[in-house]
Amino acid sequence: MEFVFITLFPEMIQNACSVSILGRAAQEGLISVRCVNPRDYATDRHRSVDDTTCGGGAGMVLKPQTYLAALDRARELVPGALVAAMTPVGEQLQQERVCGLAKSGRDLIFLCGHYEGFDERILMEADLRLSIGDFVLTGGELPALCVMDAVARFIPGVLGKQVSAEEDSFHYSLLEYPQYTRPVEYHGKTVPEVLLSGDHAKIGQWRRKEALRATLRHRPELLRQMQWQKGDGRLFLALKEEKKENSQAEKD
Ligand code: 4GS
Repeated sequence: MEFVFITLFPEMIQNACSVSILGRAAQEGLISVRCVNPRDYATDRHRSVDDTTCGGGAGMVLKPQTYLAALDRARELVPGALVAAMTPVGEQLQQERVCGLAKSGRDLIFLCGHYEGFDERILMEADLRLSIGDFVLTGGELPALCVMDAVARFIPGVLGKQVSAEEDSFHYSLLEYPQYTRPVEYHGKTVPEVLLSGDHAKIGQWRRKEALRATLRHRPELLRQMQWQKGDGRLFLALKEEKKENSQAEKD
């Protein structure tokens, strides 16, 4: 799958994609990452990419000419790619969308602003507007990298075992159960005994119960879309009992 970033700071992208899993994926040709810099398409003496905002007021706006010339170039590089503009005004990214983007098999072009907003006519050229959350960053590069990273995990061969991409948190709308490795005791805190028992049925039940507990505690709204499994009802009842016992113990 090919990714093209339209960015004034290509180093940010190239650095992030040169290490770890993405670095290896790029080296093995599983993904290709390229950048087009709108600055290269500026025609004035100062090579400016922004201008004052129409209607007055502080702040600058990214000019349409340079970004859209860069977009034309990007479309030449990856014909048929989906164009995603990174903006806090966009749809908030969820794993379902990530999965959809990966399954579509289409290459991706990311429009990344920096410091300031896009002229609306740049946004009109995008197929979708994506946000990674309700907060304001200095640029769209980090959000675009987040999208690419999340999508790339689904490309066969990028992760060690292909099952892992779909097994993670959110795929089934539950948070992950707690994990432990050795040592069995660390500064007085111990690994739950069941995990050392070798009883795989019991371990499976414990993990499911702890995933439900974590989700109930930290992200209860996710439970509305969870996929129920046999035995979940009993686990919920057990969690409820434990909660009752704990609050009773507090009162005592
Ligand atoms: C986000 C975000 C963002 C907004 C870019 C201000 C520079 C900045 N983009 N998800 N101008 N959150 N963009 O904060 O996508």
